[in-house]
Amino acid sequence: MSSDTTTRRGGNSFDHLDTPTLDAESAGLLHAISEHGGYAFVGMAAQAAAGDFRAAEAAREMAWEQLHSGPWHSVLPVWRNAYSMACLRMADLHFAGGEFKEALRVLDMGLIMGGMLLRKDLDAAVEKVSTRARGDSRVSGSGCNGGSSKSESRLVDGELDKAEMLRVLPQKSLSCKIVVKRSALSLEGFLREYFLSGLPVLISDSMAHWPARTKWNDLDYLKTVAGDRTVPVEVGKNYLCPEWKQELITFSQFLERIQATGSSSVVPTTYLAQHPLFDQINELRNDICIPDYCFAGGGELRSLNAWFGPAGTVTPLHHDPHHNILAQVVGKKYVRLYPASLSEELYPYSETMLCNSSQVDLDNIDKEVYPKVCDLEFMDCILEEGEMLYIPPKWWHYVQSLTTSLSVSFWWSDSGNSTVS
Ligand SMILES: O=C(O)CCC(=O)C(=O)O
Repeated sequence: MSSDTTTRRGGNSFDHLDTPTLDAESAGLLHAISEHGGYAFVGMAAQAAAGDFRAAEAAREMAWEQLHSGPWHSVLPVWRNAYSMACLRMADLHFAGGEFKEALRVLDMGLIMGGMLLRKDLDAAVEKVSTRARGDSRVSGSGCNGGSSKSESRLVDGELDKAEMLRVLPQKSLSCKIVVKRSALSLEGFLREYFLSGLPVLISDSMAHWPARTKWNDLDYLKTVAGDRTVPVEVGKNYLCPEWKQELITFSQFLERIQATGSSSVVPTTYLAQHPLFDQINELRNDICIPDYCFAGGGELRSLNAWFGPAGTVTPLHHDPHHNILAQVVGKKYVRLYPASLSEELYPYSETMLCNSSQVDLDNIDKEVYPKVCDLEFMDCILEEGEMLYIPPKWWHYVQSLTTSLSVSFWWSDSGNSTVS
């Protein structure tokens, strides 16, 4: 907020964000917060509701502290909702002051870190602020795409050199069994031949109709729909390395890092990995379609995640409890798969948090320490743009992007396994 005086709430709805859920739930939420000892928060929230920006900031900081007071799973939902409330108050005041980027930043923080209670208000507020921000930049003549009327900026272009590709992949890559590729596989064929027998399959020609297939390779489009949005990214080689960390940056900054990674080896790898981006950015959600295969087994769709990053990102060998369709929208990835029956030979970590990850670094196998892994049979493939890979539950997978890559994973449970989350 640029002014250091307070801004009083009032005026017409053009200057303010509509928050019908907050208006209806605020009293109950504040009561619950005071029952959890949050008297100071309640005091600040009252001042924030009257238009005091500093109080809104202070309330948000108090809730932020509560979000970081222990492991994430033990944070009480009431504090996550308190955090969303404070974000909405701050965003409203930024919006009234014409500070649209700042408003979007706090709204995204509310979406990423806040609870579910005020989700609809946050979504509606994002829409209102984005629409106004885009209107403004059109008036100022720059346009959301920086003024260029014709998009020439493709995210991924050109072909890969096979020898170069094999040089960066783990040893023995593409020399064993290649995952079977099927074109436009029917749902019935998928069920009978792969889902029920628990076997991976590559499926081509079944996502040509996704708007994302044409739109996401266009930097201008991505900047226009998501440039000012804040997203969590992972920085460093991968999540098993000690120097690995998480950051919150804007999508535009993320795209700049992707572009810089190719031209400089000093830029650390930045990966927008396993993030429910499509719950956050509606325009991107509208660009993808849920594959029919995800309805196999009659279970529930568990999560849709984005995996966006430059060439060279590595997701180390691990397994997940769900069925997974990994859909490749832009660029290509190498994927290696080991069946669940080989778990013992893949040396899982013993700590609970990491017990679905292997201690073996496939990019640099220590044969003395992990002798059993070297002779294991695996399946692998290049997941090409426009293809989907079905990874059955518990299959170990290692993934390396070979170009800048945008993929989407769809995880679902079957009806007998609907309690797994
Ligand atoms: O694409 C990646 O880097 C990893 C994907 C993955 O592990 C998954 O979809 O479960």
